[in-house]
Amino acid sequence: MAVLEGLEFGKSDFVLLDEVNIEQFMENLKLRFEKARIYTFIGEGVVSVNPYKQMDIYGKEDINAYRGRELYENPPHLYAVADAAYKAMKRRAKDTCIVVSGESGAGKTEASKYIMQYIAAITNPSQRAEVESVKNVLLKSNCVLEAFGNAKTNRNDNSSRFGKYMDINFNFNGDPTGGHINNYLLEKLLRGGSDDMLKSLHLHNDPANYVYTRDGATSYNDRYSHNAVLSALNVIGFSEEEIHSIYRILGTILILGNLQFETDRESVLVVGMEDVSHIAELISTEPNNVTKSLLYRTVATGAGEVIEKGHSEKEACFGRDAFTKALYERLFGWIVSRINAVIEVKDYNPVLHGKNTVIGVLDIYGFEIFDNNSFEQFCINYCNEKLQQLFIQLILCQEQDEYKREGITWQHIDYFNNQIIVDLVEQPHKGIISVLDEACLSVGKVTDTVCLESMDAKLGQHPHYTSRKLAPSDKTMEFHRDFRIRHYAGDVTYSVEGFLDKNKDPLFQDFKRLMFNSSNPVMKEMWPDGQLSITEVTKRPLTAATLFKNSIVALVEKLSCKEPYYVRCIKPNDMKSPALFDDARCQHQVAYLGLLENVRVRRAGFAYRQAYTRFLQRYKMTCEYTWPNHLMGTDREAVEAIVTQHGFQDDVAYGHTKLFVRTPKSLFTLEQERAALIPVLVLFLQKVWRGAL
Ligand code: AOV
Ligand code: MG
Repeated sequence: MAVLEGLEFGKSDFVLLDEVNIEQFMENLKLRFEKARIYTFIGEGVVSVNPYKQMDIYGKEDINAYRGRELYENPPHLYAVADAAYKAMKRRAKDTCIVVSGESGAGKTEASKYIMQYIAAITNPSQRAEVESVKNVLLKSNCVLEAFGNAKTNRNDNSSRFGKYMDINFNFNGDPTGGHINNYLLEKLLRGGSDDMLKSLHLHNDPANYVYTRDGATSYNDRYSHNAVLSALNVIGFSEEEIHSIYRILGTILILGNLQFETDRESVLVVGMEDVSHIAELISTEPNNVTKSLLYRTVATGAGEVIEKGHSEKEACFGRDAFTKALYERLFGWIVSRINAVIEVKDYNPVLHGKNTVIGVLDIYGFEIFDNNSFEQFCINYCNEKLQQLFIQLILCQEQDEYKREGITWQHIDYFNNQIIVDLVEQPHKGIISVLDEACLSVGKVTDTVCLESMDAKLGQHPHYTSRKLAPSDKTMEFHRDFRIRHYAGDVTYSVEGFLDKNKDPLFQDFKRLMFNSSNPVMKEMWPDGQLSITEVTKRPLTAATLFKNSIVALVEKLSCKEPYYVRCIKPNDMKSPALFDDARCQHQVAYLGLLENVRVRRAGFAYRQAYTRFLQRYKMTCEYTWPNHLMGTDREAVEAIVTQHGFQDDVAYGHTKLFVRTPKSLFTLEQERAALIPVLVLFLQKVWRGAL
């Protein structure tokens, strides 16, 4: 309903489609993309198509155009959504959140950055120093997190390998006072391809040359120069010692990546002892300790005895890889926690300072459907089911709340509720995660195939679950390997191969102890669980799936008390081309982002609502009783006059302060009439100015 655009750019809100179907949706999306309109509203949310070129729409004037305006007064933009979230927070003291989703390379991280920049730009007009410094740290933290958490992949040159949720806290003035960051599933990278990561670290390969402090030879991510990262680390407040420790860990990871083992008769040895002493130096311990952790593991026997067991060459390689990944994961987690310590809101006194409110920004991978889907896709897609569930609950709640506030009767229209799929995955004792965990924790050899069999046995009746055994004629699945979930966004076939290994905590306790015993206090701090002896280590450690589930449940809890705004990102093609709209690829994404469902939920009640005063301002020219000024008692009565004159009184409801319109058609009539009148009016006004009238 954005007013400044003509219909030749398509409909600026998908809610206004004549019919909600995929054909109309795609037609509109494509038309807008081709006309360089990369944003389109769905109600208070926005769909974004990655333009793959610099757009001239993020300047200072653009920011000013959106600042404090109503959603439909400007063309669709991230700024409109950011401003809506900010206004809701400031005017109604509501915590809000902006959920940015989409597949790899769709533009989530860029969108989150524009949102943050917008918020930074519109706050603290009086430039108070302490607020400026908070803003600075919040913006700088992005650079550091991207430097360590992003890597070049074949889908995105600057791919975030972690999901990120950032809370920004505001005081009663609406100025930022601090924040908090949560990261999710960085191990996606670490499990997926540590080669990629190591390449992106750009540490010198020659250990004599790794030089973590001397000459600034390191830049982990092409995008960020070493100096930019260093300066960001400094601004955030990392100490010299901490920065050195970061480089030492990066150096360790690099050397570990090249470390080889050999078997000499019965015993396994490390090839190249100088690497071991290098690692020892870097992590501040004795070479002997390093060798021992690499070649042996401590196990508790059933009788409570503790013995040392030598690795096979294969086990040693497995241990080394797990250690490398864990080092990086802990480092990243620790960096996040250090940033959090700096941006944490301190000394906030609600009595003195008023209510502290929050805007959360979530940048997390959307649905993934590959040719071969494994454990990672399973986790990510589960996360998206949870977010969809939250979307349904929140949007419906939000609508209901508004109707209640406005004194309007709630009318319900059907949509698909995906709770049943969420249950399929996470239900205790019955869900897929629980079956997986049981298989991982049971003694004796349980293979992926055996695990699939128990899933079939437990979930065979579930309407959203199937496998080749349950549907033998379906040749798109393999026996003993595949299962399929009917997600809200579409069917995904997962290969169970590797599920069990990926779900187990692969890191031997010996490595944790090695790090905890480091005489470098920063490293010690990263590995508090290394102080546990082998007999104290819990018998049933939490699995990767359960840890992920817990983090997502906590995330949903955080989001669920906030008013949500959505940014749905679409990648137009796989060539990073600004000119190509690949219909099939886009349609696929529209489907798995659940955009049609979103439009349906949005239209479940009234497609459009507007405060009487604003409505009047906009349309008063279309009615003889209201132009140029109405003489009725209230604005509401004047609006009634407009509605009645245009004959759509059955299509609206009158709230306390707003008019609610059910179908978009009515509004179109008004818009068209208005558009037709404007030239006449302009002519009229010009004449007035020229004194001709
Ligand atoms: P992602 O966050 O969604 O992927 P990015 O935000 O990193 O994707 O975007 C990928 C690339 O697309 C960027 O590096 C830009 O080159 C381009 N791009 C995205 N949005 C815009 C925009 N608004 N204007 C101009 N160029 C843009 V991943 O992190 O891989 O899921 O894990
Ligand atoms: Mg990203």
